[in-house]
Amino acid sequence: MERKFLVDLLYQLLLLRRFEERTLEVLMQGKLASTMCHVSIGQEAVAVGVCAALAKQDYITSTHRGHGHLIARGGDLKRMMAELMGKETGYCKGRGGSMHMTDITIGHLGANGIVGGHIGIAVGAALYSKISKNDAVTICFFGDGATTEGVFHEAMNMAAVWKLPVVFVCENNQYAMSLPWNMSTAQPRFDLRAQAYGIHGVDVDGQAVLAVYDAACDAVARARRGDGPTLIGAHTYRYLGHSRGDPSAYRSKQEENDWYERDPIKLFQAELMTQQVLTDDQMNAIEQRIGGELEEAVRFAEASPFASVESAFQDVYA
Ligand SMILES: Cc1ncc(C[n+]2csc(CCOP(=O)(O)OP(=O)(O)O)c2C)c(N)n1
Repeated sequence: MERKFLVDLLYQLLLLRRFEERTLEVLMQGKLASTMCHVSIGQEAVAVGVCAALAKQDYITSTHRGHGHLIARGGDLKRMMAELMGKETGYCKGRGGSMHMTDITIGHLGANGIVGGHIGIAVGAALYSKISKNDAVTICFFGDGATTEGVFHEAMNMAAVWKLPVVFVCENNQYAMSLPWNMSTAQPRFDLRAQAYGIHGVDVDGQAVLAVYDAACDAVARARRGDGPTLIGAHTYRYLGHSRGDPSAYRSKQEENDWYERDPIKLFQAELMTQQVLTDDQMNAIEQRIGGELEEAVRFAEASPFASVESAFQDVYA
C-alpha cells in the first residue's frame, strides 16, 4: 500500500481520538450545549477503515455515537464543535447537538438518537440508488444493541430480498449501555447471522484498521456490482462509559486492560514504525497538525453566536 495512504489512515485515527478527547475537555468546562455526549474512543478503526473504502458518491448513516463516522467521512471540525456548543454555525444551527449531525454534501445522511432508527433510512437510500442507478453504496453503522431491535431484522430482510447496495456495519463494542452483548444475543458470529437473511457476512477485528478496510472494500465492491448487502461484525471496545457519568461498574478492570493492550491507534502506529513507514518526527508532526486543527475548531465555535430566540422554531419542521 502507498505510504501516503497508510499515514493518512493513522492521521484519521488520531484525529477521531483527539477530537473526542477535546470534546470531553470542553464538556468539563461547561461549554457544551448538552451533557449528552457519547464518544467512541477505542472504536476509531471501524469508522476510519470503513470510510476509507468509500467513493465520493457513497452514503453513510450514523448513530448516537457518531462523531467518528462524520469525521472519517470528511466532516468539518469547526461546524461539529460549533454544533456541540449549540452555536448557529453548527451543523444543525445548534438545534441538534451531538446525536443529530448531518452533512448531505459529503453523503452523510445523518446521525440518529433513536437506536436502530437509521437502519431503515439506510435501506431507503440504497433502494433509491438501485432505482436511480446512481452507483452509490450506503454504509449503515450501528451498535450491537441495535441488532436486537425489530427494525434491524426487517431492514436486513428487505435489503436482502431486493439485493440493495447497502453494507451493514455493526460496531460491536461489547455493551449496550450496561448490557453485555452475550446476554442479548445467542449467536455471536455475524457471518452466521447474515446467512439467516441470505446475505454475505463477515466478522472482523475492529481494532485492526487494515482488516476493517479490507472487509469494507470487499463488501462495497460486492454491493456496487449488484451482488447485494453484506453484514460486517466489527468487534471492538468502548474505552469510556456509555455516556458521561457512567463509571462502567458492570465490567472488570482486567477486561478493560486487555482491550487497552489492543488499542487500535497503538497497534497501527507500531505496525507503521516496524515497517519503517513512519518516523517519530512524522508522528510529532501529525499530532501538531491535529492540535492546530482542533484549536481552530474550538476558537471558531467559541466565537460563533447562539441562534436567536426568535429563530427557535425555524428548520425544526418541514
Ligand atoms: C429505540 C431506543 N431505545 C433505547 C434508547 C436508549 N439508548 C440509547 S443508546 C442505547 C444503547 C445502544 O447500544 P448499542 O446499539 O450497542 O450502541 P452503543 O451505545 O454501544 O454504541 C440505548 C438503549 C434509544 N435511544 N432508542
